[in-house]
Amino acid sequence: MSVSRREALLGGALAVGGAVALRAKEAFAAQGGSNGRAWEATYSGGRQDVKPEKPGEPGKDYTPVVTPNNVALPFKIVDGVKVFHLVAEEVDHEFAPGLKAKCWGYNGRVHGPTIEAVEGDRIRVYVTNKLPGAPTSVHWHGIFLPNGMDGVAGLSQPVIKPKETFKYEFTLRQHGTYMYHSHHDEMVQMALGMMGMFIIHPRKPNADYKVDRDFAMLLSEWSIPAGAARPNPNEMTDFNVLTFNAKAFPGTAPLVVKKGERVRIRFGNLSSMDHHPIHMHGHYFKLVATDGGQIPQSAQWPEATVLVPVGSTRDVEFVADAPGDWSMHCHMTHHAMNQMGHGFPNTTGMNAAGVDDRVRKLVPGYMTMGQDGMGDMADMKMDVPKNSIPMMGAQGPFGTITMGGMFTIIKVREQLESYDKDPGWYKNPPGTVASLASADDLKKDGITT
Ligand SMILES: [Cu+2]
Repeated sequence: MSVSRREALLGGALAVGGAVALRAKEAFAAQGGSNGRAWEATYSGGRQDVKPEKPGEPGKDYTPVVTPNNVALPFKIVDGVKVFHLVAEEVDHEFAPGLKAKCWGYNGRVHGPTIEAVEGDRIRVYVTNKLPGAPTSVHWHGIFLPNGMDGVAGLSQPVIKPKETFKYEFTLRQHGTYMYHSHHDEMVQMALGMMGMFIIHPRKPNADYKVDRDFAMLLSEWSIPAGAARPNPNEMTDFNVLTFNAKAFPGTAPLVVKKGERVRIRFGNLSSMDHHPIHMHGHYFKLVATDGGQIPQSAQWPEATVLVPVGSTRDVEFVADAPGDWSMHCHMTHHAMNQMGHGFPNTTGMNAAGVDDRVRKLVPGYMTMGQDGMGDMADMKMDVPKNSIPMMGAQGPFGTITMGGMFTIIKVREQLESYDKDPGWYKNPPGTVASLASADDLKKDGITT
């Protein structure tokens, strides 16, 4: 049988095309990932389920992560499989002292506890639905798994009806920072808190991976009108409670580390509508991983603010070499603020003296506020509506800290009693705190005021 000229040409073209594709894949593999695995193995979820390995043990195969203000989800091992149990339910959650709301979460917590495992682990997660009347499902965000385990209600599985328990089972074939969240009635269920972190440690960590302290921080946002008992899931733009691990400052627990330690912070963002640029003081960090995996060292970059987009995770690492109390917060100013800072009339620069006298005739005790900015408001000890928190304010060692919301403190200490105990405020060495300039200082440096 003769081969036509067209077929011969086509065959040649395919062969050339195939070779080019192969070379591109090899090139990608050569530069791909710090572990240099093949492109498909490292970046594709398309492989079939893999053979499980022995369940990884905390302390031996990995150093457990710390989830400030939350805990790890316990597990047991049954015939070589790690078995977890999530219970979806309504939870009375406190965001900060003075502000509670009825939320939806898992296992009595908002957000759900952190799931932690090791690459190669076979896991089985039971999900019991104890929500008041609502069906649900759980999606394992960023994790390679068989399609039917992906948790998208209607698309990859039926909903989990109230009182039902579903079973998810798959083998973990990647490592990194991932998340889990409801994937039914998403807008409502996620706005009410149904989410958590999912950390997978590498089976064979490379030298780059080891850190002394490993933290997980899930970013989210809420609309809770002052005095309301439930977050409003219909809000699109005006979120007034911004949280790290579902806590607003001063409800956020500090991140306690020893000087010189190598620290990793894993950020996940499952806010409804906002990305969060998280800024850390006193240090810079390196962006070392995304939800697509570890970034090769040559491609990591240093920065002092990491943008964590919605639906993404970002891992940063730094050496805590500067003792002190360093703030870490979302740099969107309205995101480092609590409820009462929103929807407030702008009175900056206004002369309210006459207005106050007249309004007081109608509203006794009335006082216009904010003419000189709002920094003093935290000091006024004003009454706030029942079940609400002032827009900002916690007492620091030098006065009021005018921040709230997505704000926390990294406490770096030379001596530490325990990681679990707040070491109190940092004691600055004498002569290293900004202070009132003396007349002599001004004279010496020729400053006129
Ligand atoms: Cu933000």
